Amino acid sequence: MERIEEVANRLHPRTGTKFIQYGTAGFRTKGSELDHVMYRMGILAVLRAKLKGATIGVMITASHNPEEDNGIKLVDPMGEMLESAWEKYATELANVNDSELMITVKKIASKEQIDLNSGTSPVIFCAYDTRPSSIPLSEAVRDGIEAAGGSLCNFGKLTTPQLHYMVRCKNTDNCYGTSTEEGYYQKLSLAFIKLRQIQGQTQKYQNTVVVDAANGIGAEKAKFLKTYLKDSLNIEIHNDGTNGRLNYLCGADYVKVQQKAPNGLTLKAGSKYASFDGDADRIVYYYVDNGGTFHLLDGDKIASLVASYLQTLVSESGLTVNLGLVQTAYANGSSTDFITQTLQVPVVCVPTGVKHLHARALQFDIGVYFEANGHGTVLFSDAVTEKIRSAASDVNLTDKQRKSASELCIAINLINQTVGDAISDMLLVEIVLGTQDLDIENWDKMYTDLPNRQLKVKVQDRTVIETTDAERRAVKPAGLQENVDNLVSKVPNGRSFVRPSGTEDVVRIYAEADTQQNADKLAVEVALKVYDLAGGVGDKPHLPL
Ligand code: 16G
Ligand code: ZN
Repeated sequence: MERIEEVANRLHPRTGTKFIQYGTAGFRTKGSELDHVMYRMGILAVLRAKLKGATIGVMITASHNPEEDNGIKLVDPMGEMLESAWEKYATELANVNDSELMITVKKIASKEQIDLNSGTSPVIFCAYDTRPSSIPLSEAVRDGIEAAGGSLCNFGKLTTPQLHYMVRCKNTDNCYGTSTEEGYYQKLSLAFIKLRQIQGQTQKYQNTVVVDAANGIGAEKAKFLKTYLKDSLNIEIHNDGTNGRLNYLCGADYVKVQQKAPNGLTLKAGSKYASFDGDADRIVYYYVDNGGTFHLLDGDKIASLVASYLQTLVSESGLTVNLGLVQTAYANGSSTDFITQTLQVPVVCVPTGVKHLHARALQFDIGVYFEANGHGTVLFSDAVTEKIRSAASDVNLTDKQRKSASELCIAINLINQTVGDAISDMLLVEIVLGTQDLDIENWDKMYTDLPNRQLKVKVQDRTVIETTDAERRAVKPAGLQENVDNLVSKVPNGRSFVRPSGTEDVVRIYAEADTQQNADKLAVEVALKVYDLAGGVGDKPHLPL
């Protein structure tokens, strides 16, 4: 501990004065501005590990951001995101002067009653994505961990969800799985192959998926996975980083926002495509029809597919289970109608950001959560997991009931319950499509998305926008919401909301309507109101887009 300031001064000084905040997905900015932040997060991870008496994770990634950016997030003992109360410690520690480092560490320790001299040397799991800045930044994390008396277990390159998985395995004595990369592939592939074996004959379903890996870490990891899956799934990997820049004109975020195919893929009718993001915690699917029109199947469609599968298995097994689904305001209105009315699964809406969805999903026995952008997973409570396990071997149940319960048991092992995982989600989607014998066009027909548009407006200060009701209504600046309501009321099936971004210095606008033209028009009109009432800067929003 006494070395903290000395090492900071010598190797990882805070050179600028720029304020940085631990936001929805940790710290994220230019890689060149993060050295001191990394060092300090190494220290904070040790404090957190001492408090919890557990292994803590540190993931170095900037997800779907450009290659020159980087970022860091801490992973809590069960593989969840860092508890919100600690985000403010992270922000405070990242921004103090070097001379105040030790006093800030002591302040956090005293508030949380952490014994800095306990003599224990907690283990911190660290991994990073493929960015050139990741390795040097991981060395700064290592120095922070060691200066604070912890020891580093460096996994090198992993996807974000793989690191979350490792942390959970470690802290559950490997009950959740083995905390190695091989353990991860073994667990997922075993479950996948078993589910494939019990699936009936298929006619429409095809077991090939073409993957755009965003030139990121998902490419390398999906290649490893392939060797475990044998011929149960044929994964064709493109944008694998050998010939393109990370996230540049490709990846899940690009495809979702642009609503078009990534560079590096030529779409053919009859094939099924998926895009990961740079750290492989998001996935979206898509295809082109015979007429050449592009169709996107985003997080909402994945959530609907997964919920329908789980709902069927639960009801076939005769169990009473509280199954629910969590979305954000970005969920397409058609998906919410389909899930609540057709599937009869309750839906709740929470603010943007994985931690909000995850926390709410924990309140269900089985909680499915997905953001429209393709980040999501399913959580099973311990009690329901136990109930399903015992149903699978309950002689008082019918064969059919037992069979459905054991299928659910295997599905639980296919799902990465720590956080959204593009690889695990892809395997789950492929199992559901196989089980229901669907091709991608038929899956797409579950419901028809309302046309929608997302825009962003640069403003002087995005915090002038304040929202309520899971970000669906703006309470500040005065008059903005009334204007939005008025514009929405003029458009059939209109819906729109505005919110300050948690990751970029902009205000985001979402609009949906009966036609693309109306959705575009509504989005631009709302964006103009934001521009006028919230201090817009630069070009005014305008049509055509
Ligand atoms: C981050 C969040 C994601 C959210 C997005 C919103 C995590 C791991 N990621 O990427 O869930 O959808 O931010 O970005 O929490 P925005 O606030 O800029 O719209
Ligand atoms: Zn990501």
